[in-house]
Amino acid sequence: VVEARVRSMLNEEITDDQPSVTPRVGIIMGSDSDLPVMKDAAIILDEFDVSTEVRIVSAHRTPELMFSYALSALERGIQVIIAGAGGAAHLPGMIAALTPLPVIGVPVRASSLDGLDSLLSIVQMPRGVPVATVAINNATNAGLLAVRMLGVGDAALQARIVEYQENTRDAVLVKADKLEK
Ligand code: RP5
Repeated sequence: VVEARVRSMLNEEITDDQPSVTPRVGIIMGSDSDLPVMKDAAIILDEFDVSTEVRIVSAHRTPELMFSYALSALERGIQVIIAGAGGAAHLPGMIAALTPLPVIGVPVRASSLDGLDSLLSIVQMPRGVPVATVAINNATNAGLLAVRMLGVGDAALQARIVEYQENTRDAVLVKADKLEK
């Protein structure tokens, strides 16, 4: 159900270039096969009421689209870009090379190398071109990191992050309490 919702978001973005709310976070991925992982970023950002757009942008198969996406993101009002890719995962690094916006990379486990190929392709950026890389397949953390970045200049959003942290802590304490009994 959740995946269907994200897929419909994706289709809306492809067919409608004039979303009613300006997206603050761009969620892009190299292939629609990344969607089962990358949907988690959209879901957590939705929980924080952060507007997003979801797009397929491939560094290798649609290089012109990758350039135009990265070069237009800032002026379109995007504040953070989350980029997921698998295998020879060049998308996050290339996007970071083309925009001054913060880029968060999600290594997608997509090949026979168990995601290590994706992780190393994304994390081993040269000095001067940073990509904040999260764990393999952990698009939720990419979304949460984007919320934290936005929270620096948005007190209301930051307060919700604190609340999220408190809830996370309480959930662990409840489980620990149950174990003790
Ligand atoms: C990468 O190649 C994509 O990000 C995806 O993770 C991987 C495989 O893509 P498909 O062959 O499934 O389209 O560019």
